[in-house]
Amino acid sequence: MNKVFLNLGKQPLANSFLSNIKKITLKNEFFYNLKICFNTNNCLVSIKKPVNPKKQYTNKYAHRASESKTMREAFKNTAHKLFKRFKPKQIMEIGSNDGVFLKNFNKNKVIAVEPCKNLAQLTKKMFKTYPDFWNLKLSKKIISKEKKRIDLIFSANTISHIPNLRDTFLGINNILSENGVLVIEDPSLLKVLVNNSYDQFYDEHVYVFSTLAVQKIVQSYGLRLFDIEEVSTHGGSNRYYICKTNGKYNSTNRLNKIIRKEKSYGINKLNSYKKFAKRVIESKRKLKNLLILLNKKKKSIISYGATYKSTTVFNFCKINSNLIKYVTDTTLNKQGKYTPGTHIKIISPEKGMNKKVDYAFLGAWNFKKEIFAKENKFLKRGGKFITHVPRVQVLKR
Ligand code: JHZ
Repeated sequence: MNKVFLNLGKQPLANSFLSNIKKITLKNEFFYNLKICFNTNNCLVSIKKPVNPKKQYTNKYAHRASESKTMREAFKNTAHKLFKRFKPKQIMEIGSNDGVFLKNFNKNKVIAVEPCKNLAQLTKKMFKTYPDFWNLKLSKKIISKEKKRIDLIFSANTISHIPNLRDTFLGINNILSENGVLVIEDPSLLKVLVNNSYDQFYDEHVYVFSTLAVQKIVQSYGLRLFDIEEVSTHGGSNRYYICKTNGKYNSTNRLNKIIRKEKSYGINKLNSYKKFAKRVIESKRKLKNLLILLNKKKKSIISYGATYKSTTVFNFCKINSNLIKYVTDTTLNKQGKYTPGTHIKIISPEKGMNKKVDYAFLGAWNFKKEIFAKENKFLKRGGKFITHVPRVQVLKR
């Protein structure tokens, strides 16, 4: 049974950066209700009413996974590690974005699946790309065209985006070779609860998975979770290793350890989510108060990284250009646009990180290390970052 535990209010699509705010009024911008619920049967945490994926994954999709050095390196290391461990002959990625993972393999061995046409266009130049949504039907089409099964399916930050898990996993089971492996990487629910990072909830994150939920779900579709790794990407993610029910892989000790850890935190109890919701409301109050106070002191405050996560924060906390002057972001197709729902201008860091800035809210808090290294000059001259993860605070050097 699904129980709502958190209401993050009316939200725009996290990816709907606006080119012209004069043409768009709040009346005709698309908003939906972001309510988060917990399923007491299978422990799945999900958005109560997900948005139609056709509205989200269009040819204007903004996120480029290659934008950060941290992610380029993480995908490269993962690719090498998986190749060494499983020695796959055929590799497929579901949600290949700009090809940041697949480009680390021999291009004749890889197949990309990417529904955003602008991104699929990019990877088509590098390797075979299916510009489609992943589902059972597509798995059949690929089998009949390629005349082969897949030994390694990889999918980072994508399975959690697909509302229909049944169709997703049936399609995966269909195309996976007998001893093939599915590796999926998504933000860890335990980390979200511990770090109070409620901004991991936005329209695209239909689910935030726990290990317990993944274990339960995949077994309904002829698959078995046999291993897991906790990884640091995106503020703490899990990398799940899944095979067919009768696949050759034994369950690892680290899998059992993480499931014990989740249970001892209470990830299977509704009460843990109710407590989390209270902390989220407190975080909103503190962040808003801090920004109001600093503005009263005539401090110049900007935001660093036009992330999807910060769409949730700004809209939930009602933070607009009265509190934050502008947002900086390295992604070319976000620059010159405005943040969804709150209409704060996005500019390049070269322009934005100037001497007048006193405080920068870390929209991309998950890249804190990389950003601190890059913005050494700002920190040296007394500039400060603000974060809300794991609690609202001002970070010094
Ligand atoms: P980043 C996206 O979420 C969307 P977002 C998606 N749904 C998902 O699941 C996660 O990624 C994985 C910029 N930046 O990766 C680049 C700088 O400006 O945290 C990006 O626009 N300067 C697929 O948007 C943004 O910040 C920098 O130095 O929450 C980071 O976005 C760095 C490091 C980044 O994901």
